[in-house]
Amino acid sequence: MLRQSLAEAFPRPAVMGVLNVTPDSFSDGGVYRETEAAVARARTLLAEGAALVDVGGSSTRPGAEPVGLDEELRRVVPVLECLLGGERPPAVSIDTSKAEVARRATALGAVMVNDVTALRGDPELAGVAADSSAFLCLVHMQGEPGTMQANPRYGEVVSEVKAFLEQRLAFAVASGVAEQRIALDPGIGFGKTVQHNLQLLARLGELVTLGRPLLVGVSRKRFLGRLLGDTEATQGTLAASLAASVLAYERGASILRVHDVRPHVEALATARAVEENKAWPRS
Ligand code: HH2
Repeated sequence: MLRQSLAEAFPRPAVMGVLNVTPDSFSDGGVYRETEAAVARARTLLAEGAALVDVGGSSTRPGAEPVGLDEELRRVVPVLECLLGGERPPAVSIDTSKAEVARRATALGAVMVNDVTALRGDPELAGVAADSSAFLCLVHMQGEPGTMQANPRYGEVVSEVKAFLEQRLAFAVASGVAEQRIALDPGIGFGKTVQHNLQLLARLGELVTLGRPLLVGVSRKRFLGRLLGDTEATQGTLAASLAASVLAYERGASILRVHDVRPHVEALATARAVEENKAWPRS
């Protein structure tokens, strides 16, 4: 897989299943039980059609507290060892901004480093990504998770996000990461109002011209609940997530990061079937 380009490894539309190994997801039991539950969840996501599973041990939700290196390693390493230790390991991405976590994960066989800081956090992460030959996802974020939703401001959000991604792509390539291994992500919900998120989704096609596969995560994000008039609705946004993911795909997204894999796989398969018939000659 690692010799392939990202586009070859994950033909669009690919679904990335979310596996959060964080205390709010797996609060009961000891480390072993948490690991067992996390691995079982990952296997379910893969069985439902996820092309890869994104394992994260540090929440990046708005207002989230940073997690120390030891704690993040304690959360994710046993899960990765268990998932990737078998004969036919699945495609696993590590959602981290810490070089040491990425180093350990890629050494265990993770095929992607998903960095919401786009290599602006840990100065050693670019080198780890370059040495590992894993894929790399660069995400746009204004501010830090703790405060990013306080007062997001842009002159013009789409062109600013595009310029940022172009600049981070150039930085990653200059740091030794092969361009064909890089995905770009507009960072829905990362320092953005409802309107900013909607504008980015509506005009996602403008980011396709950057020439890299786009990864988009709208699933269960708070703006969907706000849009539906319920600021607390985070579990009740499946239909909204499906609509937003399908529209993102239709505008050029390659990988959709989702919590509810099966319905997204089905919705995206339908959208792809429609897309494939777009150019069919009329008789
Ligand atoms: N969103 C979250 C986390 N990681 N990575 C990428 N590339 N794109 C995203 O949109 C993205 C991401 C936040 O969502 P969630 O997994 O629901 O929350 P948490 O950060 O608590 O894991």
